[in-house]
Amino acid sequence: TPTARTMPPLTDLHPSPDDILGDTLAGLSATPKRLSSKYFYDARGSQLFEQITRQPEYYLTRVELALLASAMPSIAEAVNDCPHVVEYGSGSGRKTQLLLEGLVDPVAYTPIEISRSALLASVERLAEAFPDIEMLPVCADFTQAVPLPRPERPARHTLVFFPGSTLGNFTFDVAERLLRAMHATMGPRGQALIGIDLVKEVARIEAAYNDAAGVTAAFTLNLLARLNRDVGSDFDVGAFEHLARYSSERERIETFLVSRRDQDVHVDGRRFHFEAGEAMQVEYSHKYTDASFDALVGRAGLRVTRRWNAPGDDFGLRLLQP
Ligand code: AVI
Repeated sequence: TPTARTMPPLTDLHPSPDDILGDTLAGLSATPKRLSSKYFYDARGSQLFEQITRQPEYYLTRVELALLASAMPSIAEAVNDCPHVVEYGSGSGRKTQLLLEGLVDPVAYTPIEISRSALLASVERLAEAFPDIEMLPVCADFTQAVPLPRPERPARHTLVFFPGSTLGNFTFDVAERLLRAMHATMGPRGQALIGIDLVKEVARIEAAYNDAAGVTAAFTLNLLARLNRDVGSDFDVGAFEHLARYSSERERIETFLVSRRDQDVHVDGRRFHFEAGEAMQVEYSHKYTDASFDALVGRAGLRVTRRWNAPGDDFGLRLLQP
């Protein structure tokens, strides 16, 4: 039928919906207060992130794309032939295209994503560009092990693709759990290609999270507007400001929303007080060294088998295997 051809079959593992109200109440009750960066990505937040990737200071996306393009022949050699490519998150367009074009005979492509709409939009685009690759999207939470759909033409092994240094948005404990789940998803003969931002000069890292046009500040503050809409809170968005600074000790950007004055915020009939200058933690972006990344993947039973670095060691791609 025409629908079957244009609409790839969706495997829906019914991921449990986020408890955005419960998470917000818990975060505001904690000391210091915190909110989760996973709630940045409503429609407006995703649009603002897209805009961040085009800011001159935000080197990550540009550098990773260039690295992927230049290292692709060598990556294709290191990845086993006829893979089932599994991407964490919905296909980010250019990067997915470069990978699928460059690999040797990829059999199937499975994006794993919690948002059904993002998932379908990405595979529809890719299905047109790659008619010979079977599109097998899975709606699931990739922080858990995901049973993969079987391609019609058997794949020899699985390659998990997790670009963008998104792993860096998780604390080491959670990242370790995620890598264990990834290990289970890809199986004993699988491989994973992961993009990571690397430790470098502090000024360049901090500039990337404090762009002059203020797009990152708008992105961070949008979290409060999103919560006002989705949990009925009454944050005065103009009464907070974006603060992103690098901790050399922890090798990560730590992003906060700082209260500009003494104020109360109400959520679900509860009142939360902010002191003037009080900082609420909203995001981490970890930067890695070879030592810190090798140790992290090692704790998940994986090892780095190949490394590709951008010029000046600005960003890295790592191939992992059990
Ligand atoms: C998606 N993630 C890898 C971005 C980062 O660099 O941590 C999110 C972001 N936050 C502020 N700017 C970009």
